[in-house]
Amino acid sequence: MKLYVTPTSPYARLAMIARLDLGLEKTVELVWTKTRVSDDPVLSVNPSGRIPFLQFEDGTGFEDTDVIVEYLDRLAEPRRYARPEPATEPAPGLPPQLSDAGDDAYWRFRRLEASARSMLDGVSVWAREIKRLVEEQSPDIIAHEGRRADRLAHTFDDEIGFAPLALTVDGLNLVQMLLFCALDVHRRVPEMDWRDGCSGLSAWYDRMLELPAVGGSVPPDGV
Ligand SMILES: N[C@@H](CCC(=O)N[C@@H](CS)C(=O)NCC(=O)O)C(=O)O
Repeated sequence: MKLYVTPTSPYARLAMIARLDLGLEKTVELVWTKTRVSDDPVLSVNPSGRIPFLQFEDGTGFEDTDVIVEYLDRLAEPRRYARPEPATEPAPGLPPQLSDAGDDAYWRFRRLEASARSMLDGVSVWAREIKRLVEEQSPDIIAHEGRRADRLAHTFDDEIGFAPLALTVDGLNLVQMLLFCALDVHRRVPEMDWRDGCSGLSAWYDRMLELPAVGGSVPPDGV
């Protein structure tokens, strides 16, 4: 099976972290490619032109980190990245529609997963924008994404010691991988100074980098 990636895509990095973390480096071969170029090589395998793309022996496959990570996780049974199950019982004394989902482990996980993906989507727009010619860049888009990233970094900084963000011996989860890949975009966007005022998040990022699957998935130069 082949995983199409580029060295700069944070989504590709996420799939590469999962591949290493799940011990699938022999089963899943990395194919370094390019996107958004004339004669785009990705178009011959994926009509959307997006990576990461996981391709099977028969030539079919699928895109999207969420789907790819779930597939890899199921391949490497026992599953490591399964989300918690939602509580089936409503809070005592409240009908289900009025019970507060905020403390439920499943909804807390989903809330942080959505916010981390939202940050990743936003900083990807930012990184794409500053790759354009300076005279074609939109200062409004750059400022908007900068403010979004800043707000989200502070939100995560407030929650970094609690599940599901806290790093434990139980291993990685999807929220942590999404957040790390969003923060890591700062390597390509120098103005993205999320460490400022976020010491807990900053220490968390550094600890993530020390994990073999995370540190070991930094794309090599020149691919
Ligand atoms: N929702 C997708 C997003 C993937 C994505 O946007 N990939 C970008 C690279 S960062 C891409 O392939 N862009 C090529 C293009 O837009 O043609 C995921 O989670 O995998």
